[in-house]
Amino acid sequence: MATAVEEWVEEQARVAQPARIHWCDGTEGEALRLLEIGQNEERLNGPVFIELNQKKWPKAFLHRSHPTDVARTEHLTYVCHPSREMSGPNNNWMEPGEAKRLLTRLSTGCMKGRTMYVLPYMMGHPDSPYAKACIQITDSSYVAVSMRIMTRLGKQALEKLKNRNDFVRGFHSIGDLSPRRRFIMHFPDDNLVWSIGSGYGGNALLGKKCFSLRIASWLGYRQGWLAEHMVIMGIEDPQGEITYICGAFPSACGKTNLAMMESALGGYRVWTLGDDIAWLNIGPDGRLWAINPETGYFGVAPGTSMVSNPNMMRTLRRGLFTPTLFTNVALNPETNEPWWEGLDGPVPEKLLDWQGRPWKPGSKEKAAHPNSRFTVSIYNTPTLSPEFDNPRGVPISAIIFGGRRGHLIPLVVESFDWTHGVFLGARMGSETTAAAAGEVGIVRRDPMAMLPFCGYNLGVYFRHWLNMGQRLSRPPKIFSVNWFRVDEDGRFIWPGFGHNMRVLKWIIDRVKGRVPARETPVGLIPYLEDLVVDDLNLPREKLAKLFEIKMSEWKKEVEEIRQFFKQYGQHMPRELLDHLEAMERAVRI
Ligand code: OXD
Ligand code: MN
Repeated sequence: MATAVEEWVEEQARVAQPARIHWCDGTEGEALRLLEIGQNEERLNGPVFIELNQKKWPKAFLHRSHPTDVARTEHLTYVCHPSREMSGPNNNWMEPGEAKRLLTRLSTGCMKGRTMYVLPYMMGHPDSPYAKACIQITDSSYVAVSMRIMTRLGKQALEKLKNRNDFVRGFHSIGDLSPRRRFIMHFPDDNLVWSIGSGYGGNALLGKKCFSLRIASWLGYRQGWLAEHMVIMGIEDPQGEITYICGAFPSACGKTNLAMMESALGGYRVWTLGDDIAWLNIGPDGRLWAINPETGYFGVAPGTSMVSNPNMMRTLRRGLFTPTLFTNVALNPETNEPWWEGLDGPVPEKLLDWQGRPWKPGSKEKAAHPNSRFTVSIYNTPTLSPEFDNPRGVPISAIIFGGRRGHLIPLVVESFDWTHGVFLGARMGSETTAAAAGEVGIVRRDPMAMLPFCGYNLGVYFRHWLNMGQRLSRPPKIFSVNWFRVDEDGRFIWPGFGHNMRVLKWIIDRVKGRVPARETPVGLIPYLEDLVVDDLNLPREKLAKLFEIKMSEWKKEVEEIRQFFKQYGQHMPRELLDHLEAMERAVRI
C-alpha cells in the first residue's frame, strides 16, 4: 500500500507531468552525479553548474540564475489563511481556493520533459523533539543540491514520517521563469508551500524562509513556540563559561558575520550555531531553548572577506562536507576562481560577470550580483559549536534585536523588562539592502526582522511574544543594537565586525549582573566606563555620540512607529501602545 507521502507525490506528478521521478537519497554520490549532469546541461547563460578551481575551492561549483530571478520577490509572495485578517497587512493574501486554482493552472504540465526530484528532509536534528519532517518536490537540480546543503536530506525523514500525513509539503517548479507567472504561496492550515516560476534560494529552497519561518511561525503560534529570523551563538568568556544568545537582524545587516565572528576582544570567542533561523521552545526548566533547523548557510557573498568574516572564508575553502555552491558571483576565467566585490586582494584584470559577460575593473556595473550568494554546509565551520547537533538545543540568556540605522538608535540598549523588549523588537526599523527586490537604502519597519517572514498577522504575533514571556520562568534579557551609526561626515563611528564583541561582553555582564546600567527614556544604556574600548582609537566624545538621544529625531521616530502600529488596529497589544505613549511623553520634554 502506498504511504501518505507516496500518494501526495503521485498526486503532484499527475499535475506537473514530469518525464521521470527521482527520489533523492541525500548521499554525497547522488549530489556529485547531479552536479556532473548539470555541467553538461546548457541554459540561457551557460551550464547549470560550472566546476570551480578545486585546489583553491574544494568541492565548489558556480551556478548562474536567470537574470530576472536574483532575489526574494516579496510582492509575489502570499500567505493564504482562510481569512485575510489572519494573514495581516504584513502579507499578500489570496483566498486559498482561488490561489490553489491559479497555481494548479500554472503548474499543469510544468515539469513536462523534466525530472521531478523528491526531497525528503528534516528541519532540525532527527532526534530533536522540535524537529519537523518535510517533503519538497522540485524540477531544479540546483535546488536539490542546495537542499542537501541546507537541510538533513535523506531516508531518515521518510523513516520519521512512516505513514503519517502531517508532513510539511513543498511543491516547487521553476516553471518558465517568467516573473509574470511567478508566485510563492503558503497555505498554513495545510502545511503547504507552493512555489512556481523562480529558482532563487529564498523562493525555491522551501525548507528555509517558506517553511522554517512563514509556516513554522504559524505552527509556533498554535503550539506555543517561536520561529524566528535569528542567529544563534555561544560566547565563551575568559573563564571558559559559555553564554548562548540569539539575534534578529534584517537581511544583510551582518548577521552571518556576527554568527561566526572572530573576537577582537582578547579572551572571548564565539561558537556558531546558526546564522539565519532559530526555533525557540520553552524547555522543561522554564528557560528558552534554541535550535537551528538548518544545516547550512545561504549567505551574501559581496563584502565577505578575511577582514569582515575570516571564519566564513575558511568555511568556504574547507570542502570537507558536501559540495559548496556559488550563485551569481563573478568568475576569473584565468584561474577559474569565484570573485565578488569586497573579496581580499586586487581586483582581477579580467572577469566574467555574474551573467557570464566579459567585465573589466572600472565597469559601471558590479561584476558579482549584489545579492550573489554562497550555499555551504555549516559542518565546514571551524567555529561550529559542539552543541550544534544537540537535539534539545541550547538555553538562551539574551536576545538582541538589531538593524541598520545611520542615526538615532544607540549602539546598545537593554529593555526594562520582557514587554519593553518586545516593544524594542516590534518597533525595529532598518535601511533596506539588496537581499529582496526593491528600493535600496530607505528605512523600513521590520519588527523582529520578521516583516517578510511572519506567516500571520504581526499584531497577533506580538501578542504571542508577550504570552511567551509570561510562560518563561527565566526569560532571557532583551537588547537592541545598532552597529551602523554614522558621524557628520557619514562615516561609521563604531568599528564593527570583531569589535562587536565589546558590546556582547556588556550584554553578558548585564545577564550575569556584573555591571549597572543607566536609565534613559528609550531603555537602559551602558556607563561608558563599562565598555572595554581603551585600546580602540575612539575618543570619548565619539563613543558618547553612539548613545546620543536626540529628542527631535525621536519625535519623528515615534510618529513613524505609530503609523506602522496603526495598520494592525485591534490586534495591536495595548502594552506595546502604552510603551509608545510613554516614550512619546519622555521625548516631548
Ligand atoms: C536571507 C534573507 O536570504 O534574509 O537570509 O533575505
Ligand atoms: Mn535571512
